[in-house]
Amino acid sequence: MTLQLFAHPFSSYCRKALIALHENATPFVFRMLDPEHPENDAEWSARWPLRKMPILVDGEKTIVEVSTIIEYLQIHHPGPVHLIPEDALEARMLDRIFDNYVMTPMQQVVGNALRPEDAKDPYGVGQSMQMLDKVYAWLEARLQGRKWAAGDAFTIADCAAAPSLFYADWVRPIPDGMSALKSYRARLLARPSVSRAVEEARPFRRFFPLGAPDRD
Ligand SMILES: N[C@@H](CCC(=O)N[C@@H](CS)C(=O)NCC(=O)O)C(=O)O
Repeated sequence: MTLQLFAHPFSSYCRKALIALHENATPFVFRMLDPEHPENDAEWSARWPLRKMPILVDGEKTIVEVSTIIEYLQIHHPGPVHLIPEDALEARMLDRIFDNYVMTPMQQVVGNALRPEDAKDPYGVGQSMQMLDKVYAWLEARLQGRKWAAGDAFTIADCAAAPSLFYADWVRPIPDGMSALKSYRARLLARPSVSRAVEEARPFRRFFPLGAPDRD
């Protein structure tokens, strides 16, 4: 049974899953979640009432939460790239850090831009910006001398880092002085699985609510 990913290419968590699939050239059917495909929307809602994307469907099984999707792929549809390395603690820890402290504040700032004028949350945006500043500084120190987040091998942590840092840098540019973090982001963008996912999403850039910068 062919795997199915219910997703939208411009979504940051969907990109994390796409990078994992592209890394191992795993065959799958892309089930687009947009107004032109109401049948996909209906199946997504039935399978995951929380309506968070993406979800992976493998026959009768529905797998939600991208980190778990990546674990599932490695167990049930493995390829040459082991995104969960044998000694996976550091990769798993960094995966959590990118999701919780880069992706979440970045999404809060983007989400605020989509709120009605009378429901904006400037205090929350300020807190998210502070979180991004703190995590950038931590990552800058952590990434010294490293090729990928958890060492020499590309792992689940890099799948999380690529979309979170991609959009976070649009929302809160990484300071020029943070050369390790800036060059790590550039290295991620040059990785074929990542650049493929970025290109797949390029047609949707005009929908970025804060105005997509003319780069990347
Ligand atoms: N923790 C979830 C997060 C998924 C998530 O928040 N996806 C976003 C798109 S990037 C979404 O579905 N947003 C729609 C909404 O919150 O209504 C995961 O790792 O899969």
